[in-house]
Amino acid sequence: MTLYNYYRSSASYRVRIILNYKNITYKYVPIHLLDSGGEHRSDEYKKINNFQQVPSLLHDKNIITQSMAIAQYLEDVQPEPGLIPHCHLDKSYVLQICEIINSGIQPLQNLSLLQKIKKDFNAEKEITKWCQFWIKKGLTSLEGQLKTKSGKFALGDTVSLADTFIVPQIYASLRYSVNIDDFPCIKKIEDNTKNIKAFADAHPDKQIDCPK
Ligand SMILES: N[C@@H](CCC(=O)N[C@@H](CS)C(=O)NCC(=O)O)C(=O)O
Repeated sequence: MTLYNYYRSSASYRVRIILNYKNITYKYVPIHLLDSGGEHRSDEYKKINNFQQVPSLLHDKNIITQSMAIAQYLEDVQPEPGLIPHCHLDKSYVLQICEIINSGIQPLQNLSLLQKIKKDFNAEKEITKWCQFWIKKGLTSLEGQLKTKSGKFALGDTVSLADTFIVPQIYASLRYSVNIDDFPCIKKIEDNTKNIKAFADAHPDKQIDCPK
């Protein structure tokens, strides 16, 4: 498998954790989101992902984009160790957490969105406040949900897809100085995943495109 990704992209970070957790070896192809006006906007990369985002996964000449779709694909082709529960209620809880992050938090800090509001709406000075507002709103909702079912991880004491989405969102939140200590269940997940090799190896600082 080949993963087109960027070290600091939280959606890429999710997929790296999933690949590592499932012991899938992959080729890492860095796509720099800032260099040359963004390599994801190049004609060459548009052939891989016409939505011009990372991550994109190439497997057997098939390209899969969108981390949720990639996660589901990887669960299908490599079911063990599983990240999506079989119990329908646990599964909906896990996917609900992923979707709050995937649709409700991360898109509001996405590079192209921030570039657009800075440039066209003169909002340069308001960007940090904007990001902090949406992140805190999202994390508050997540914290409420986690209180119902979390243990060491988002779903009891078993690692699930929810943790692979929460950990990259924590990293992204810290970039905007949101204090994770205000969210004890989320903080606990950060503490309990940081020594799991699949999570540690996927950290942005450990990637080949991370500046020294
Ligand atoms: N829902 C998508 C989100 C992908 C996404 O937003 N990727 C960001 C990096 S985290 C990106 O490529 N941004 C480029 C841009 O906004 O121009 C997924 O889960 O894969």
